[in-house]
Amino acid sequence: MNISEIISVSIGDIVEQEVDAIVNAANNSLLGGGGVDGAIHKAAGPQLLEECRTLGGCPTGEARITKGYLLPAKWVIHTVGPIWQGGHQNEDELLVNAYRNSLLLAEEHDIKSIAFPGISIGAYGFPVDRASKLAVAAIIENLDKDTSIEEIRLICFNDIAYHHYSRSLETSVDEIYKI
Ligand code: AR6
Repeated sequence: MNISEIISVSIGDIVEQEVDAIVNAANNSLLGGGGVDGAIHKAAGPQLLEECRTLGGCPTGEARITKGYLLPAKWVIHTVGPIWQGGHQNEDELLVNAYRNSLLLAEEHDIKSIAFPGISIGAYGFPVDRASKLAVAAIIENLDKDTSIEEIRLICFNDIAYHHYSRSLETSVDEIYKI
């Protein structure tokens, strides 16, 4: 398994991604919000909210799956990242869990390609440098040899996020392959 062939970082809009599943940075209610959550609900159409209403919310760090409705993606994996409170409220572990549980759900549904936004780095205020390192570490740790997942896109909405996620990915790959 070649990590740099599986994971990529790019600037873009997650709702436009032609992948099996996109990940939503949702809140505990799973009933929509602003940011990437608002964009996904808008693009998927009202049936997404209808299905979300049946789920009964989602604790921070866990994930739930719905159909993608009008999106190019077949599935939406809704996860809830932590709200940054200064770093002593288990924020790191909860962020890692959000990526880990999203990937577990993807495996269970035989998803081959998946796109993540920068979970928690918007309204939830997680420092992007720290979040990018945790995101890349969590993804690499959870890619085992038998994974069904062939492609993981980290979709950044601006240059600053792109800078951090791409640097974190390069650093991790360099460390693994001792370049
Ligand atoms: N495609 C890709 N990335 C996007 C898009 C998009 N269409 N739109 C925004 N981003 P945020 P959070 C980026 O706030 O911090 C919601 O109200 C954005 O620039 O969406 O986990 C939920 O309901 C930022 O870099 O998610 C929750 O209440 C990143 O996505 C709360 O916000 C995440 O920003 C969750 O906050």
